[in-house]
Amino acid sequence: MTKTLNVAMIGGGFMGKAHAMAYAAMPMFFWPAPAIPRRKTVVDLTDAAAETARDRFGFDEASSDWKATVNRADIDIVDICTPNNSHAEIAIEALKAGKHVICEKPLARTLEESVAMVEAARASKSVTMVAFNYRRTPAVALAKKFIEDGKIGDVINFRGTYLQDWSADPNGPLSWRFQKDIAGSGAVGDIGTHVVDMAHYLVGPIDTVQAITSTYVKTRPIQQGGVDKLGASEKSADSERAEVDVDDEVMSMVRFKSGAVGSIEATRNAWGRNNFITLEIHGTKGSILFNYERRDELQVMFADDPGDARGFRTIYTGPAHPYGEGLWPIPALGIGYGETKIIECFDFCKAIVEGTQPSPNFEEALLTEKVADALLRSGETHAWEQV
Ligand code: SOE
Repeated sequence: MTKTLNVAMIGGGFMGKAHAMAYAAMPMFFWPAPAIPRRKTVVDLTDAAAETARDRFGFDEASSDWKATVNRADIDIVDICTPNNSHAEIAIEALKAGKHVICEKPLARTLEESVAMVEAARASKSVTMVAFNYRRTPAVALAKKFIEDGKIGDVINFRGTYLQDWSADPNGPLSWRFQKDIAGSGAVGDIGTHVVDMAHYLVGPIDTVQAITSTYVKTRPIQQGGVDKLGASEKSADSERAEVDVDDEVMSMVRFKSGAVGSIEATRNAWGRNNFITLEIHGTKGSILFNYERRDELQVMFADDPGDARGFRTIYTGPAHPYGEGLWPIPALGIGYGETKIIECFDFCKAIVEGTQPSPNFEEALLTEKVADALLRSGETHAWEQV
């Protein structure tokens, strides 16, 4: 019989929605499923919020006491979908209680917190994972396969960007994402780390960085409601304002341990860009392009193609590609954000059942946090910084 894994999800917001959907849908896509994740209990800040999350996301139970919940004997997985300032405390408690832990990105606010989480993971027998979902887009996994198969030779250059515009309006509210004591950093930790994660996945470890960090909107209206609407709600030019103490943008040059070079940019202030993640990778024998706004597609150019057929071609991911056996029966039916979360859930449950560590686990995600820390340091020193 397929194993059941009881999930305690902490946090019933945007990420809670994505993870709850993935728990329900994963066995519908990947069958036989490695395990059936059971939505056992959901935790939110108040009993009322937790009850709403239970009704909405299909959990059996609800609670506002995360500590008691993660220590329950019948819980197998603790899923952390809270803002960054509680990741370390919850993860460490859950690991001490012997639970498997999946944590939303970034791993934590600071390098110190991240190291403490990794030490707790090392001291446990638990499986850990950090929810960097974009590497699980089938087209990105296909890029990885082509690189591993040597299709573009040795990688010499990686260009990665993540551009959004939800914080471009100066009258968007001062949500937790603009407060260093809650978020740790701004664009660097929130979205830059996604690009760093994909750079590590596709090319290997980053060694040194040089960055410019900028904060364009220095004050924002104090947020009235508790809900994080990513700047879309409560816009107000008249409300009392408070300081933004995180970065809006990072532009950087990077060097990989392999000798490859690259650039990484991330901003939430690029009007007209929504979730514009682009990767361009050049190798000694070809190139690969990916644009998340066309995420069914991977563009590839292989230098050894016949001269009269040379150029980029577009591959639509489908059953022949990574994770294709579980997804949709023909290419181009549409891969979305949801599918990346379902795949993430599949890989996490599979690792638990097989007793392996998925990627990126806490240990691997620490390297991403080290790069984020080096980017922030370089933003201050204007010098090349070692990771
Ligand atoms: C806001 O920038 C955000 O919600 C990020 O926090 C997520 O990681 C990204 O997937 C979508 O945008």
